[in-house]
Amino acid sequence: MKLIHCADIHLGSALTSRFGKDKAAIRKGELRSAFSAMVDYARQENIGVILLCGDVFDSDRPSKKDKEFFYQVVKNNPDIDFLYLRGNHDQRSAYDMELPNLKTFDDRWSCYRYGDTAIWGLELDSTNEATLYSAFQAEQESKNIVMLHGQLADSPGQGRICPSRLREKYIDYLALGHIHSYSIGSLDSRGIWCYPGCLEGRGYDETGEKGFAVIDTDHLSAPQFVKRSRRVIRYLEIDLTGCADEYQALRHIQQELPAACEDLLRLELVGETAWDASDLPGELAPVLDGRYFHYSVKNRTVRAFDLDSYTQEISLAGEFVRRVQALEGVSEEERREIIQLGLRALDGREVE
Ligand SMILES: [Mn+2]
Repeated sequence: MKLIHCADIHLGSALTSRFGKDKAAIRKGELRSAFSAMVDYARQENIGVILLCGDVFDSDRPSKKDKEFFYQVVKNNPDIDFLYLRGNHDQRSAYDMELPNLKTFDDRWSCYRYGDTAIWGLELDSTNEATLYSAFQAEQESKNIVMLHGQLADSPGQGRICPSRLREKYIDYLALGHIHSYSIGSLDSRGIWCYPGCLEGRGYDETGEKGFAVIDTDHLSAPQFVKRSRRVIRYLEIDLTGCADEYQALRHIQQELPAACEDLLRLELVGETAWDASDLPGELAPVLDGRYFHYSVKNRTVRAFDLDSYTQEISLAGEFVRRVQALEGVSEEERREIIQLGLRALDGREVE
């Protein structure tokens, strides 16, 4: 039997702060269509069970549009079971309609069985985070899939899942949600854990290919990552060290840029320049505008500097450099980093 494992769809994410109103509306629609496209995939591949491992909605009070859309998809696909375990974003009131193929969970372990496969799930909260491990009892003979939403971590805490305490419990596949990138690892000699990631990247911290996992109960240790996002948020770092002036830098950047496409681009400019690179993002606008669905430029270049000239300078920068030079217990590398950050700040530029 094959199943789809997905999570973190975040239907109804505002997205306006990042993309502006018009493009945010497009992306919101694309979040919905990513969900229905995944269900189309399930139908085409005769997959009868979809695991939704939390954060299907971005908030406890999803908009009517998103909620209705979700229910319409579930209702119109009666041959697919949707096992919906809520995450930290959709904890309360995410669903209020009962449908025969919408299977839900609560704060205690529940189990849905399909032949020899048992699918377990529990929604984490402060009352069960300490006891959930000892309360979990699966049968050795079953194929055991466990759904949880949270962060894998060795130490306990809110929203955390301790993998070491789930070992030797006959778990074959730990279906997780919460981390927005596909990742996979071993749980013990029998089982693995997997985060499928989100269906679409929503912001510039969600770069790379997105999609969902397809698992086959005959090979639970080998899920398949199906990349299906409408758009990819690409990350590109360009080092401008060695570009003698702004003109050379602009040419270098243009050579490195991906061809025009419908994706999103996060461009980070790095390296040391002997010239003032603070105008670069503005200079790039004519090149980048309209080339991608959306883009963001982060200028992390640093100005090459000659320490000796600063130490002689009678200015705030000079005084700052002299003080850092006088610091004790700081390595040469750290000293240089402190000075660069300080000079950036004095220059009125962005400091991370
Ligand atoms: Mn989450």
